[in-house]
Amino acid sequence: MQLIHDLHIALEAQQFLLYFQPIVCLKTGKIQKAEALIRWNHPLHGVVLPCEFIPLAEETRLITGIGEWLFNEGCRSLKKLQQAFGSDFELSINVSPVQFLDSKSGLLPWLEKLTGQGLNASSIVIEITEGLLMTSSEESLSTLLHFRDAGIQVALDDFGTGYSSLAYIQQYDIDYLKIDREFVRQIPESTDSRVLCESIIVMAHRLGIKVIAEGIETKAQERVLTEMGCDYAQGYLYSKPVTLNEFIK
Ligand code: G
Ligand code: G
Ligand code: NA
Repeated sequence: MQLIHDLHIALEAQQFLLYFQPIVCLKTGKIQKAEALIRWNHPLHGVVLPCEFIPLAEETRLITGIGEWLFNEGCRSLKKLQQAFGSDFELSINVSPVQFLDSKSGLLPWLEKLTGQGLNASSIVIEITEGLLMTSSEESLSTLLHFRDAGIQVALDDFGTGYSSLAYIQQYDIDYLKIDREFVRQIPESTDSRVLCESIIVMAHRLGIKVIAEGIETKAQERVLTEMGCDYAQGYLYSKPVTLNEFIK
């Protein structure tokens, strides 16, 4: 397939870009974190979104090299973000379950690089999905624990759409739960969505986990989630994903 062929040369041809979406603290209204989101600037098709090429990168294991690029670029960007927003600024990086399968050549070297970069491990948050915790091999889970031991934080992405096993959340000592935007979308109209969000927030807080609501688009959603005690929010209400320069401006 042509796209797979193109993907093989994309790294070397420097066609990947990182975009950043702010994550806002609902108590202070301040931007305290960002999520790094990869884009592929394809020479013919223009900007290709991750939902189109990440699955291909996973199948071909090109995700390992892309992940390495992402981490280096993320660290470089995080230093600039901390200069602009303060040294407690955190960057979230998405990590696919496939990267955990190849961790010796992929993820584990990240930990050494981090200390070389002069960055605090705790200012990096890796976003994983429930699938990793449910189906994974011993190797994947031991890599996750290595990350935790090094001080890197862990966020569970798209919470509520998968199996959402509470046992796993406790077992792996997650720092953040991200409520999937599907639940946020129907707030404030849907009682069911409100009950779900509120229950997730209460449960997470009892377990010592902070909550990030995804896909906040309206002031009404922000108000309802703030009243529920939600800690952080991300969504078009604040900003769509933008380049590093736009973000800092
Ligand atoms: O950025 P949107 O821009 O379309 O991102 C869609 C999804 O793609 C996100 O929910 C995220 O899970 C995934 N994604 C974005 N960037 C990355 C990345 O750098 N690595 C991996 N593995 N997934 C990513
Ligand atoms: O699930 P993940 O965090 O990895 O999702 C990031 C994706 O969500 C990106 O594709 C981003 O463009 C999209 N996104 C971010 N904020 C909003 C929003 O407020 N509304 C909608 N519909 N999509 C959003
Ligand atoms: Na994510």
